[in-house]
Amino acid sequence: MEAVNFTESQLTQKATQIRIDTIKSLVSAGSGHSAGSLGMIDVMTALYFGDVLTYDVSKPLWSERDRVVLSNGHICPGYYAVLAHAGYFSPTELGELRKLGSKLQGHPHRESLSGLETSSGPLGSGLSQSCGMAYTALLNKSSWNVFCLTSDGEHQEGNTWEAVLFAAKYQLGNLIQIVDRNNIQIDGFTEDVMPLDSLNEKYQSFGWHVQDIDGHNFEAIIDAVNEAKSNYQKPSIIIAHTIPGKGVEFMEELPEWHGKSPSLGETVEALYELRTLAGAIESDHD
Ligand SMILES: Cc1ncc(C[n+]2csc(CCOP(=O)(O)OP(=O)(O)O)c2C)c(N)n1
Ligand SMILES: [Mg+2]
Repeated sequence: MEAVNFTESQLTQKATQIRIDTIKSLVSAGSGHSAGSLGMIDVMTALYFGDVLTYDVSKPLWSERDRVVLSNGHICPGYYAVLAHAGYFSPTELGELRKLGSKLQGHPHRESLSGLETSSGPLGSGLSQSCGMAYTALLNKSSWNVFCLTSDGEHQEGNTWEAVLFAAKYQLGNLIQIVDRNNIQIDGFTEDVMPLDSLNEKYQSFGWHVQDIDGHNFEAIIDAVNEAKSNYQKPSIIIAHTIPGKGVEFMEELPEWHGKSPSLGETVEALYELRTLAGAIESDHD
């Protein structure tokens, strides 16, 4: 496809519009996962609009596309909004989130929506699925990459670590995992529920190429992906330190927003904050 290469300020503006649409879809659904969705929107915006991902919305099954696996499927409200802005469907359809029969299921359903590579929701399986895809690409000498988005909560599950071993053994240099290191999960803070300590040290000892980044800094995200792409010998992990609920102050850093949608009053407050930011970015361009 023609390269989508936004400037940093355009990426910020795009991510803000995507956050606005995510909030609107969550309130219309009346349920859903707000914190992780908002937290990973900068990473996902950088992937789709920062000229790092190879994709063509007019050919969603194009054999040379990069594969994106959303392992932590519950953050799909944010991902759906990114896919809509990328052109897979119209943003006006985002109001169908979680409606009966909708293609925007509460957890992603691959056969309902083009742009999705896998169905997800049961946590801890996406990295294994991504290993299978990446290994297939290596065997076929294909040049596409697999981008696997995971969460820190998923690193408390054994299946994730089986995949970590597999990827190192088979030198899956075409596998790029981006983990949402937001320090929260369904029942509280990760370090209280089941400490993960340093994912960086763990992954290094498992033979992966590891980078820690600020998951809200577009330059850092894009540089990290490009570095991961140029590393052919090892699987890569980018540990994206994010703020759950990013962009909506009353949601930020609070585990209680893991699986909750905003009320009408909270939506007004959230949209005011995001639209103020969008307006400020707009006037920067004038
Ligand atoms: C195998 C499995 N066990 C439990 C759940 C229920 N569950 C949904 S989200 C979640 C929390 C996972 O932590 P994380 O992905 O870090 O959450 P976030 O950062 O998005 O709040 C849990 C336990 C699930 N979806 N799948
Ligand atoms: Mg988390």
